[in-house]
Amino acid sequence: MVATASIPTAARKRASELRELVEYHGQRYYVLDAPEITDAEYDALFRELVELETRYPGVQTLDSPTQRVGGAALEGFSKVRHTRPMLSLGNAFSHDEVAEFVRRAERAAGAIDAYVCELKIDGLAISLTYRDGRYVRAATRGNGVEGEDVTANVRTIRSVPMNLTASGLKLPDTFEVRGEVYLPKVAFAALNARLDEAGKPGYANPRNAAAGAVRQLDPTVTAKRGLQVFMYQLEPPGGAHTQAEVLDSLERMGFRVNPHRRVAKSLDEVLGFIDEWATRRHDLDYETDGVVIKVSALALQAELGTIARSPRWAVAYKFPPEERETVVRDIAVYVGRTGAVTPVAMLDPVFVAGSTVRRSTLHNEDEVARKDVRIGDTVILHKAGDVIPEIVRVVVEKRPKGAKPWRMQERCPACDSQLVREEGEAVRRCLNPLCPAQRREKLLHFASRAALNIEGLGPAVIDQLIEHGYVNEPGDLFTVTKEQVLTLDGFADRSADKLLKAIEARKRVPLARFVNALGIRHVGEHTAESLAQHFGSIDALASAGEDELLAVEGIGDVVAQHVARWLASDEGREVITHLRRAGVEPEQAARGEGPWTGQTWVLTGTLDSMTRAEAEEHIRTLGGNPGSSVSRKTHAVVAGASPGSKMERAQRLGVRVLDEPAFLEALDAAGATAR
Ligand code: 3BD
Repeated sequence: MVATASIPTAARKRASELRELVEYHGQRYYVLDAPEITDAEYDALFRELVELETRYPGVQTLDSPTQRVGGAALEGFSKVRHTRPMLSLGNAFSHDEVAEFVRRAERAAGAIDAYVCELKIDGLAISLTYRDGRYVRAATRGNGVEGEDVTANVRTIRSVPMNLTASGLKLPDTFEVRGEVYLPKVAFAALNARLDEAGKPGYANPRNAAAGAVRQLDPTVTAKRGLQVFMYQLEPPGGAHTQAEVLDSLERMGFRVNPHRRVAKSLDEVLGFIDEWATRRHDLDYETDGVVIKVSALALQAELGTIARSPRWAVAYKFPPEERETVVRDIAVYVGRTGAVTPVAMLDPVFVAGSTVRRSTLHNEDEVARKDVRIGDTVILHKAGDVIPEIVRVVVEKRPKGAKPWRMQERCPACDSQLVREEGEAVRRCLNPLCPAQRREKLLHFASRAALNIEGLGPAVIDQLIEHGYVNEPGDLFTVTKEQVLTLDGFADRSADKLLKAIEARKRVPLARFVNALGIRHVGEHTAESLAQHFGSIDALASAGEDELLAVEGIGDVVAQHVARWLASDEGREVITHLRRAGVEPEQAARGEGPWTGQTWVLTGTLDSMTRAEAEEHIRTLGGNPGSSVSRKTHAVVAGASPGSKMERAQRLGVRVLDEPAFLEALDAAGATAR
């Protein structure tokens, strides 16, 4: 065990005192939002504790507040069976359905004198276990019966008490506290801003972001995400006889409990709480998607019981999705990389479900016709999945006189060529390969992260290169001169050199990247990879006909036809020839000749530091084989954020699971070169 002999008694005593002080003041700050000492004083105590623990590692305990920064990374999460299942909640979507819930409960249990209304936090349910007053385990809800052990990650949440022995309360030997982990709106926005900056996709909503943070294999990552908790259940409930008392007890024990709760004596009071929070909820710094209504008396709860894992004594009222009226000022038409033309409603700015919306895609002309959206119309806007702005319907009564049904242009707004709607397609396309709008989108795609990934070559620079007439098609990017770059806004000697160097560096790229960059319709990262694998060189691919393309694994009629047509077209031939002439030499990733030869590596979840395609590229470069399914023969599984069932399967089969840092280390050790 620990070498206690060498630790002076004074040090051990002071460490224990400091742990208590830091924990107490941390609780004042993180749970009660009522600090008694300044941040500087808190920091001083914390630092003193860190110093003591560094000097005498033996004094450190697992429940020390210093452990909240996150310990060693895990290989995966183990399963935890809940002692009692974590229940589900029935939903109510209207006042009527809430009334129905109350009627049923009272029919079964007689008069009910009190209900507790709690805000329904949009996070994820967790269960915390304490033994002898100390935090010993945290588990996700999972399927209600079995969840995942997230003890190390939840330890990093400052408002989760680690040690309740100083509270002076009489506590059962073992007890469980359940509640909701969530990510405050600001932490969510900050995380997405960081991801965006790194060119990674953000989370669709705070709930997913919270789930991602809780399921990080590396607790130090979790620690930085800013998770919070609200607890609402205690088992056994100690001296409490009602849900209202449970919440009060939890608070006294030092848990964070949502202050916005009410004991309602009647249906009217329940509905009053619901109506009040339908608007007030937007002022909170976290998302709530409804109100949970619970019969307060625990004895009545027991009497009402559960059916099909849902208690008959509780219901979740869900707020209706927020809808706002605004006016369609114009319907603009965007031309994409493949010539597809998309109508977009330009709106009077309107604040809906947490952000200002100025535009909303209408997808295609059929959609516009189906909703009959006209310029000048007042429309109802909402956010699909609380995220993507969408026009729900037109308020026809408010339609201005003389507003005409919207008609899609016959001609491309960028190049005036005839738009064509192909059989079985919902979109019209501009088929002019020289269309400036398409050309711009193609160049943007070419330089983008998933394609050639040319650093510093974003929309602002590309637009200028086009405007000045320096660049027309991808090959031109490689012949841009320093004199030309120096004429662009925001460039000086050093930055111009840097951009040119970044472009030059991408003359040698893996074939799959090159193929993806070409922007052929229906060819994304995955298909590009298959084509690169099959043909091995750009020349072999360039001369392939439809039949040969059909022979490629995973490529069907439609794709084969499109690729063959593009390769044989003037545009395709010229783009490739110009790129070759400019010195671009895509290379087949060396295969079967590296430290990972013969090894199959399977990826699951998303990585923070690279895309899936990039990770696969690294694996191939080292001679490995990126696989798609896990078997006993799989060498290792790399689990990123939100890993899927592949990780579970790997654990079952005893296949090694690596988290992102471990994967990066393995790449490094195998000699992968960062690009
Ligand atoms: C909240 C069940 C009961 C103890 C069962 C009545 C369904 C997620 O703020 N009370 C709350 C909240 C959630 C709850 C209960 N009280 N169950 C509650 C809850 N204030 N969100 N939930 N849950 C938690 C769930 N989660 C995932 C999949 C299916 N169901």
